[in-house]
Amino acid sequence: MNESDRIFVAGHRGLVGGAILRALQARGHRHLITAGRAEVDLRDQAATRRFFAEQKPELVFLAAAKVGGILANDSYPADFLYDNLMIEANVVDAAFRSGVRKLLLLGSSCIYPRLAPQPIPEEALLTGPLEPTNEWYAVAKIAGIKLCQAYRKQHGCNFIAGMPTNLYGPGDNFDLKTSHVLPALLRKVHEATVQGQTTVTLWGSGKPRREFLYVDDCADACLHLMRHYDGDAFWNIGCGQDLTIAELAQLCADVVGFRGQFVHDTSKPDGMPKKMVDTTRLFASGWRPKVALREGIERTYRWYLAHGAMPAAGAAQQG
Ligand code: GFB
Repeated sequence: MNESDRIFVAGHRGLVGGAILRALQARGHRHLITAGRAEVDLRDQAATRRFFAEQKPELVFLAAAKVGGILANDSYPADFLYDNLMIEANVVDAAFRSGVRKLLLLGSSCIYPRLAPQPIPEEALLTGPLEPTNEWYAVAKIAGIKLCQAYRKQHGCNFIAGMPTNLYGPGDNFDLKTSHVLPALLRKVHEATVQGQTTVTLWGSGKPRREFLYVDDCADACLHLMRHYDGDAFWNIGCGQDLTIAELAQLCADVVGFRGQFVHDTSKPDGMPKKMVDTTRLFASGWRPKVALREGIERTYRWYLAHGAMPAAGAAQQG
């Protein structure tokens, strides 16, 4: 990867795509190509082919995807399956046709079986039934991995795939119906604190275990893979530490300063009981995450306060 390469970041307005763009800019890459949905809808094959033929990217980070938390996945199965299949098929094929030198497709740790061994090795793919709340998204992401491998096998394309664990950070979605757990909990404890409430509701039992990677660390890992990895097998991207949702809630409460109690809404799903990826391959290649969970939550909370969090009482008069 050279500073003069023409690099397309697909999905630059999303959490991961935005972080990849920041990382490339910080490292001096000058020819960065981006496009919002109004300019090119990646679900549209003709528009996607035209875009690649005109822009002629040499490298592609495929971070465009329909994403969301456990409830969004469960509520919009058609969107999660159709949108993601179309985006992946159109971008991978257009990259092949236009002669892209290398492509990195971003997947998700939800590709693995619900009861996969922990931490989950890459070899666990397709060894058991998927978690029902996110099987639609998982099937689309598994198809994305297979597209990269198929275009490599049939056409010799250098298309690789990385499977990040649960991500969070600045630019995350804080909408309570569609977000992932970490931004949802930050928002809930923030609003409870501002409004003087003494309880916050957690979905599910609080017992599931999750691993959380700060999004700028994920972007750094993506650049590392783009620079150093050319293989057929996809690699997990994680930090190697997990905690329960109840522990995460307490950590968010500590960061925000919420002193109340958590109550559980067990009508909401738990999802996978445990989800931590095995990062042996990635770590053996010399990469390590830099941002510890508490520090990452503090940074994310500061971003949220600056981007639309409910103001503290009296804050409107202070400016
Ligand atoms: O982050 P999350 O939505 O997704 O939920 P998954 C993780 C856990 O947090 C679940 C619990 O056990 C939720 O029930 N939880 C507690 C909450 N309170 C809340 C809350 O207020 N909001 C949310 N969203 N969760 C997703 C997949 O699974 O992970 C996606 O559905 C994707 O496809 C993503 O793979 C990384 O970790 O369960």
